[in-house]
Amino acid sequence: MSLSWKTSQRLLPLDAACIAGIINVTPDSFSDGGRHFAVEDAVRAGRAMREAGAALLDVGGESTRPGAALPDEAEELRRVVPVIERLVREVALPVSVDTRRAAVARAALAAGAEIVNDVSGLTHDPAMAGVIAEAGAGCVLMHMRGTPDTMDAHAVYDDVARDVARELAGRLGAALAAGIGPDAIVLDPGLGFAKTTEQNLALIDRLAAVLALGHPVMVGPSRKRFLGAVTGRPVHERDAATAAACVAARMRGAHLFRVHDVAVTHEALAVVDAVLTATVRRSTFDVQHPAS
Ligand code: PMM
Repeated sequence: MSLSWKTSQRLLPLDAACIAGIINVTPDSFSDGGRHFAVEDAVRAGRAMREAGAALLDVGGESTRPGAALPDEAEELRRVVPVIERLVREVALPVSVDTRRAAVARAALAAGAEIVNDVSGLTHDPAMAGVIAEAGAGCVLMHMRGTPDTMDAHAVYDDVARDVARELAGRLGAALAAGIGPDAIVLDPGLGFAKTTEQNLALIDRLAAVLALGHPVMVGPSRKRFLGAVTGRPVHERDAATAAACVAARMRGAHLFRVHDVAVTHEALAVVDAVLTATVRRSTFDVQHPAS
């Protein structure tokens, strides 16, 4: 059966691994250091990501690195709206907006975005769920505890996979109750948000707990601190580690991968999908040609 994600503008196929290229339009984002701050740079990055195999572009104007403060709303709007307008016009890929604010989501959707990626799982702004429901937009519900400036103090779980799935189930219930369509919702365990290194690794390994909620799953391990802890690499040398984390998550059933370096992860996931497809082909062959 073929799987897809309903956005306000299309059904996005999810049978093959789907990569969301990250376009952070912030002067202080931890991993690209403000390189995409200019609109021209963002458009150039979007085109390159499309060439490299991205199926989606995720545009954010707020740094959510641990300890980061929220920019004011006018500043966030000023960062993301012109970039989204240009990407929609000039790069033929669906665009999501990474924001916790309903007013930013509304303006981004009006500018042509079709998905809202809310790292607060609709808890930051009470108007957010209504904006998404009304637009019929796709919605990423990510797990987090606290806020980016307090989350590190909340990384205490009985059983991280079970607890994250239970808390995401609560956010899912709220989204459905607000009128967001079930086929528009993607869940994300929120790697790096209120989780220790061991908890992030356990969540990838035990993604089945989140998949059991019955929605496609996105993961965003890209260049995060837990990959630095495993490899000893600084932030700009974590793209191989990111690809490896995406491979592990794909083997455990994840559908969407939010990454900075699209090319390396796309190549790695193409191999995983080729292996998984070969497994399907072989089992079909085995059924048609049983060993005598
Ligand atoms: N991580 C960051 C920001 N937005 N959105 C989703 N859905 N999942 C994530 O893991 C996620 C996110 C933080 O990373 P960045 O500052 O490099 O964008």
